[in-house]
Amino acid sequence: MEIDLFGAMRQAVVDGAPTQAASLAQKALAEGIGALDAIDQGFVPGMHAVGEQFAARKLFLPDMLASAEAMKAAMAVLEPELNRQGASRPSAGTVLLGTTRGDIHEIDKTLVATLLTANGFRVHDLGVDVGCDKFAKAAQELNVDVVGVSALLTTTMAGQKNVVESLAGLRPRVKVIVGGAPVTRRWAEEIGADGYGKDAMAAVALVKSLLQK
Ligand code: B12
Repeated sequence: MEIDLFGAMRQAVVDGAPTQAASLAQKALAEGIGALDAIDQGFVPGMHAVGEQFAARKLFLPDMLASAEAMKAAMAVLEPELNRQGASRPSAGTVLLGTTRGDIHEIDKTLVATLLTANGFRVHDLGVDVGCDKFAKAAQELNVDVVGVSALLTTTMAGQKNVVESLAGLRPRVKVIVGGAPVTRRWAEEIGADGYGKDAMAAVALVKSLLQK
C-alpha cells in the first residue's frame, strides 16, 4: 500500500500535477506515513526522475517548472508537520541559507531549511539568486553559527567559493557548508568550506557535528 502511494507521489511530480501531489501528501499524513518518508521516498525521487529525463531531452523546461510546482504543493502540506516537530525542541543553533547568485533553484534548499527547522535549528532563508555580499552582511547581523550555500548548476558553483571568501572575517567561528546536485566533497575542500552534505538529512548531521566541535 505504502509502496503504491510512494509510486503515485513520484508520478504526480513527473506529471507536474500539483493538486494530485497535495492530495497524496494529505493522504500520506492521514494514513500515518511520516512527512519525511513521503518527501524522501515519494516526491524527491520524482524530481530526480524529471532531472534525468530533462538531461535525456525527453522533458523540457516547462515540464521541469510544472514538476517544481507539484513538489511545492506537496511541501506546502508536509512542511507544517515537520515545523511542528522542530517547534517543540530547544534551539540547537542558527543557520543562514541561500542559493548562489544566478541560480533560481529553490526546492532543494527549502528542503534543507525544513529539515533543519524540524531538528530544532533556527533558520534564516535568504532565498535564491543571492550575492556573496548579502550572505556576509546577513551572517554578521543575524549572528549565525552556520552558513549553508546551495548551487544546482555547474555554472553557479563558483558563487559558493565567493561566499566562502566573503565570510573570511567571521571564520572560524562561523562555519560554511555547501551542497547541491553538482557539488562534491572534493569541491567543498577545494574552496575551503567546512563541509558538504549530499542531501537534507546529511545537512542536519553535518551542522550538528560542526556545532558540537
Ligand atoms: C526543478 C528544476 C528546475 C526548476 C526549478 C524550480 C524551482 N522553483 O526550484 C526550473 C525549471 C526553474 C529550472 C531551471 C533551470 N535548470 Co533545473 N532542474 C530542476 C530539477 C529537475 C530538480 C531540482 C530540484 O528541485 N531537485 C530536488 C532536490 C531535492 O534535489 P537534490 O539536489 O537531491 O537536493 C538535495 C541536495 O542537493 C542537498 N542540498 C542542496 N542544497 C544544499 C545546500 C547545503 C548547504 C547542503 C548541505 C545540502 C544541499 O540537499 C537537498 C535536499 O535533500 C534538477 C534535476 C536534479 N536532479 O536536481 C534540474 C537541474 C538542476 N537543472 C538544470 C538546468 C540545466 C537548468 C537550466 C539552466 C535550464 C535552462 N536551459 O534554462 C535552468 C537554470 C535556471 C537558473 N538560472 O537557475 C540541470 C543542471 C545541470 C548542471 N550541472 O549545471 C539539472 C541537474 C537538470 C539536468 N539533469 O540537466 N530547473
